[in-house]
Amino acid sequence: MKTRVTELLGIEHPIIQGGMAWVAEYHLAAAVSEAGGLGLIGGANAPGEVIRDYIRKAKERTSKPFGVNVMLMSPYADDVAKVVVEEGIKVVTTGAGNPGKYMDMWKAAGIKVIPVVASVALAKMMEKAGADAVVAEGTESGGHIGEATTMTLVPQVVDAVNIPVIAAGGIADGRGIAAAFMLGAEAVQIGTRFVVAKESIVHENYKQRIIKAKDIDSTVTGRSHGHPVRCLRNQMTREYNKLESEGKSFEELEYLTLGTLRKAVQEGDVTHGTVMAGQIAGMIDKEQTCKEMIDEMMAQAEALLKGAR
Ligand code: TUI
Repeated sequence: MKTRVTELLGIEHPIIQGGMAWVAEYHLAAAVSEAGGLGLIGGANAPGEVIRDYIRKAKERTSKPFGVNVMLMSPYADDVAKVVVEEGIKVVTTGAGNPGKYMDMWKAAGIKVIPVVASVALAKMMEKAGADAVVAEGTESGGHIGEATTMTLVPQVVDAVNIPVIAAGGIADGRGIAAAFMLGAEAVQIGTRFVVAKESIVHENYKQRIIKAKDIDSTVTGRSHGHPVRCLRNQMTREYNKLESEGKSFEELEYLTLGTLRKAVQEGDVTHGTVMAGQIAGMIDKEQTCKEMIDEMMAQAEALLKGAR
């Protein structure tokens, strides 16, 4: 399936991997790129030198293009923004903020810049600032989210900008990809399904929580403080939501959750840790290689879209 996004990025399939904090390291990024999608290393809250090392390790594993996601709330965002230029990275996605201040530096280095947005306003601003495409990310997504759903956000962003739009949030099979294309998207970003990939270094307990999740197991913490984060319900989210409803400050709650994503991803503490995942977790039922996932999703999407034309 050729689209403006596959052409822009030089990839075979219109699938990019979410730049998930702690999850999207070099094994996963290289595996997604090797399978014909665009793999991404998640900058998360990591220092620039850690990301430099990940980039070099990914380059040893694939000669295909891969990108880096710069998480803009990170204290190291300035650092990571420079490292991607120094390491000759060709594609950058950004999350959790406005990447405007890095745009000139990245464009001058020939980097394709793809901000992740959760609103039409930011999509338009990013197009004006020189973005090459945008990811329109619906509230079904895991992690830090906006308010609009994928079904409502994607067509509105498609109507508002001329650059290609990549749909994200709630997509984990060929039906979701076909639906996103019907809404006008030219590629999709997939996160949660890749968390359970064989090449993903996430703790087995985390993978099993996603594989066993039901449709209603998703919840959002931090809404009242303007920092909504979607994850799977557990003891941590119950405590967080209780304290949030009692009016505890954002700072106190941040203290409670500090480091809890790492605790779940690396140590497998899915009781006290934060198990970030999208609402589509309920549909994900097995571990597969990235190639198996991508081939299966593309075959299903292509068959559906052929019938729809
Ligand atoms: O960034 C994401 N998803 C993320 S980042 C992350 S790391 C984290 N961990 C704990 C707490 C908070 C973050 C986990 N998941 N997705 C992209 C995304 N960006 N979703 C929503 C937005 C967004 C929201 C507001 C982008 C811009 C924005 O405002 C921009 C402005 O005008 O400043």
